[in-house]
Amino acid sequence: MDLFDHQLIPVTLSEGRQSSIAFWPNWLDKERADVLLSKAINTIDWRRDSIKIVGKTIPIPRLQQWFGDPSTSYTYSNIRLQAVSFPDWIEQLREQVETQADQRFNRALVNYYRDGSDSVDWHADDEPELGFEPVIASCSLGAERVFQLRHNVTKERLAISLPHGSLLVMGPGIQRYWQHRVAKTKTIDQPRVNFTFRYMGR
Ligand SMILES: O=C(O)CCC(=O)C(=O)O
Ligand SMILES: [Mn+2]
Repeated sequence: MDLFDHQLIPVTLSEGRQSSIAFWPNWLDKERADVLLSKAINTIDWRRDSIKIVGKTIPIPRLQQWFGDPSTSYTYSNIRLQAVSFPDWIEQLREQVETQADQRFNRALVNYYRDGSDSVDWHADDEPELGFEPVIASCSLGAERVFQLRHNVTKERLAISLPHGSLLVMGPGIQRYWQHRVAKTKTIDQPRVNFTFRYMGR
């Protein structure tokens, strides 16, 4: 891991206010990233959750799991995720991300995109439990997918391709002013796993 091999991408929040995305394209070496990817796919007890939209139950287009203090839970889009405690290998990754980002993280939402037909739609990580202007760290493994951002007001767009073993840290305010997504793509038939680390007060 090279602590200095990163890019700082400027992100405009509002007139006169900037934030940034810190991005390490080659954060983990290939061997470590390969091990983490196969551990994630093969050992995480993946949830297949559904959301209800106007009375219809629709499976979300990805598998997921929520790690943290098991006496807590997290609710988004009416899905209640009871936390599962961190296995040692995710705990190790969590500590490494904390050191790199210089931020505390005590939760991880882990997403498994089986192929290009899995996705996550436009949203912000702005649940009240995450506190005011949370910093979110995201480590990507497997197939390279495009992470898109869109400003809520100006509709300005950013797109960052996330390679195997990369780390992306969204700075303060980005969740308030921007949304992000990983869109479906017909050109990818390989799996991707993404760890998003967050901090919650309780
Ligand atoms: O897969 C990604 O890179 C993004 C996932 C995401 O936005 C989320 O879990 O909140
Ligand atoms: Mn998100």
